Amino acid sequence: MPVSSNMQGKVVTVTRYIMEMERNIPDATGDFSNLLSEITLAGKMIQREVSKAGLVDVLGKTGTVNVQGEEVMKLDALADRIIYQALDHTGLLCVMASEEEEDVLHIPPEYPCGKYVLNYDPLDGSSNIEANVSIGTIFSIHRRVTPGNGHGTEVDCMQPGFKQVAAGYLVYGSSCMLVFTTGQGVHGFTLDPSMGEFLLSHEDIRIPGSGNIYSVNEGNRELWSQGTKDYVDGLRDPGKRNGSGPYKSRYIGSLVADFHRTLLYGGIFLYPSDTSSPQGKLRLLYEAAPLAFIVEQAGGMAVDGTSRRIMDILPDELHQRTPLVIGSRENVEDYLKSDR
Ligand code: AHM
Ligand code: MG
Repeated sequence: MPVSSNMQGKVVTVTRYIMEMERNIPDATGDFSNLLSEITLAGKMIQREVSKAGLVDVLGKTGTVNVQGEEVMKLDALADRIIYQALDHTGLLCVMASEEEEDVLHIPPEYPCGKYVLNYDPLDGSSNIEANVSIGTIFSIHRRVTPGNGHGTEVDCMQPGFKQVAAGYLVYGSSCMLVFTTGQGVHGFTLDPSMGEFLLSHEDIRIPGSGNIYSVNEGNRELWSQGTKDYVDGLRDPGKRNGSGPYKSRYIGSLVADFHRTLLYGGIFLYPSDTSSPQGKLRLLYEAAPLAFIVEQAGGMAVDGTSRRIMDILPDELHQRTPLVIGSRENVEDYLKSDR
């Protein structure tokens, strides 16, 4: 039962929601609530920087190239630092991994280590920053698997999606939203800037069983397999959807924003493999796996272009990529039925 069913008519902050949720878990220590609270604080700080991006000199490139070979924007670097510094001293984490850093991020020696692990993409969709298009932060939390209570290692970060204990994202858009799951449904909170609090706005989000929107970078079409071309061409057929017209095409180029729309409106998002990127573009540990956990909790599906669940992939590299097909159950099943 949703936590807030006994909170009718009350304003529910994310902190209160998390505390109520944890009360349902026997032997909970409060560590997990604290971890999520610290992540929301980091999200608020990033939102503050993003919202003044046009006002201060934070736009532009730092001149360095990250481990993916992409130019690092100043805001990416800032968001990366904000998250690390919001969490490094809490005693809740034993290790972190970020899209922006080649190696895992250790907890500074002066601080204690904890039992959780955080993988994150600090500012996803950063190529959109200068055009004022929505961008986001994605995070994935696991329990540590290495023994002891010292520093964690890459082994702790490289766990399969089905082992996640929580996952979520923040979208910095027309409003700032936090959406997360701890395996008890998917819940959305909107930042009230006047209070500086995330308030429950979307409880128990369910993705529509099917949708009429597809989302894919069609600029890559000539690089796709014939099957993917045929599938996407089929969506444009006016006779589709029992003759009610072709699917709508929407592609922002910010995964968080494209995913958030897919979650709320239904449909399908694809970043398939192609001849120049056989593993696709998106990263498993801090992009695909957390969104897969969320979509499954909301009643949808996420696969790697074959029938393999994203959640089942055993990672073998920290920054490994995976093709991603994610969205409403019926749409993903149609994709899998097509002759790819
Ligand atoms: P980023 O993490 O460096 O911002 O890259 C990931 C982004 C996703 O947000 C988005 O879905 C994808 O790259 C867009 O790629 P493309 O420009 O190839 O369509
Ligand atoms: Mg990203």
